[in-house]
Amino acid sequence: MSENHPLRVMTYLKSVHELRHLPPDVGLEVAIAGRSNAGKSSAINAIADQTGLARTSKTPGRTQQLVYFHVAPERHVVDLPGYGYAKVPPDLRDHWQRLIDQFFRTRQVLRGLVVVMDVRHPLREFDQQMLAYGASRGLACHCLLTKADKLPRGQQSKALLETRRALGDAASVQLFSSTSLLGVDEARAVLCRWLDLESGAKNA
Ligand SMILES: Nc1nc2c(ncn2[C@@H]2O[C@H](COP(=O)(O)OP(=O)(O)OP(=O)(O)O)[C@@H](O)[C@H]2O)c(=O)[nH]1
Ligand SMILES: [Mg+2]
Repeated sequence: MSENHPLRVMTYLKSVHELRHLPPDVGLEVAIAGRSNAGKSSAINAIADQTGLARTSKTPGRTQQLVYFHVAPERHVVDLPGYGYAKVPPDLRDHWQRLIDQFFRTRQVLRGLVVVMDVRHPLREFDQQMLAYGASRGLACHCLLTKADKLPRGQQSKALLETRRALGDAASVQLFSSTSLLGVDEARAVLCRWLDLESGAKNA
């Protein structure tokens, strides 16, 4: 595990409900998307090596805004609202749908998209939709198959192979666990590359 990587200094910047409140559209930005409760906020904490940076919860639908984290000047990571959470009232869901849709269409600094998926249920409809957004913008896409600690080794490998096969060239994919820290260095290297930061990791 690399001790000194630029993502350790990540700090909370702001939570955004309306696109007009986004930080200026300059620099480089990476978005983290995924179904509600998939483990996006936990993944951000693991990657940043900070336990309380992004708020995590057992209650799905916790992250309801675009939560911005500052990594370096004009370098941001953004935690997108979890999608696919059935209990969100329809008008709020429509609001987020429009917000995310517009975000993907207009945000120029967006460099890459990380799609966080539970290793036990990868590539659900909403995940495919996110990847389609990414593809429509020509973004680099990387999938984290998280909660890998919940599966035995053999099943982890099987899920990885199957997802990799299904994705083809559309996205890269890796196993991840915020609990065991499996794959954290690999994910950091991807973020550092997209944000144009020295990763400090050996094989980055
Ligand atoms: N075992 C295990 N549990 C995890 C892992 N990642 C997240 N969790 C748990 O899954 C639940 C949801 O995690 P969050 O990180 O809050 O998920 P999220 O995708 O940010 O959820 P929303 O903000 O609601 O969309 C929490 O109870 C976490 O502790 C993991 O790698 N392994
Ligand atoms: Mg969250």
